[in-house]
Amino acid sequence: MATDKTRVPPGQSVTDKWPVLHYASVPRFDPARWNFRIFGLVEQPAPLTYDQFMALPQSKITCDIHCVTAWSRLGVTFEGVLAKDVLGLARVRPEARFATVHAEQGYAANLSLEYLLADDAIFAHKADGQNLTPEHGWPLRLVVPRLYFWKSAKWARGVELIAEDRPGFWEQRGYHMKGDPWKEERYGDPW
Ligand SMILES: Nc1nc2c(c(=O)[nH]1)N[C@H]1C(S)=C(S)[C@@H](COP(=O)(O)O)O[C@H]1N2
Ligand SMILES: [Mo]
Repeated sequence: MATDKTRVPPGQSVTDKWPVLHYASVPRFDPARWNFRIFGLVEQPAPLTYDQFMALPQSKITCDIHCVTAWSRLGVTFEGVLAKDVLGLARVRPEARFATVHAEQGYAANLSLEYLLADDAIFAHKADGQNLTPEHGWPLRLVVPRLYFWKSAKWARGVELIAEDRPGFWEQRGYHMKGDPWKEERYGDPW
């Protein structure tokens, strides 16, 4: 099938593979200890157990993923809980404008709430009908299709709602605070 070029952001090449990219090692998953925290600027901080998280209403989205290292993979279907449904449980306060998504081993990514509350941002446990592999973020990863893939934290463990944007793991190391692939927001201003 020919690639629809209008789906590929500038400077990206399409691959049929799904590369594995991350800092540090693949964390071990212990369902008895795992929890998911929604905290910061919320009316009601909501810590969820694994069973509680998995019992939330399930959704599916199909999207393209764009890594800042220039590969794109088109048409992946993710299944899980929409981020807006997760955040709805804690009732986000009006002052919150950004979020830091926290993951295992200190990884974090910041993004504007506009992207996290959109209809296409999902905390996923399945990709293309199969459970995510540990390398791709099992038991739970964020997928934010409209931002470069480093914002899509694997092994996600919580969301912190904040008023002012604060750099996450890669953003502290020079990646862009926003990361829109259509604008090629790959790297931020030099410090
Ligand atoms: N927890 C965590 N999530 C992460 C990363 C990481 O280092 N740790 N790397 C990010 C980067 S840079 C990319 S490109 C994607 C890669 O996801 P994949 O390995 O499923 O392709 O995960 C993102 N999420
Ligand atoms: Mo990346």
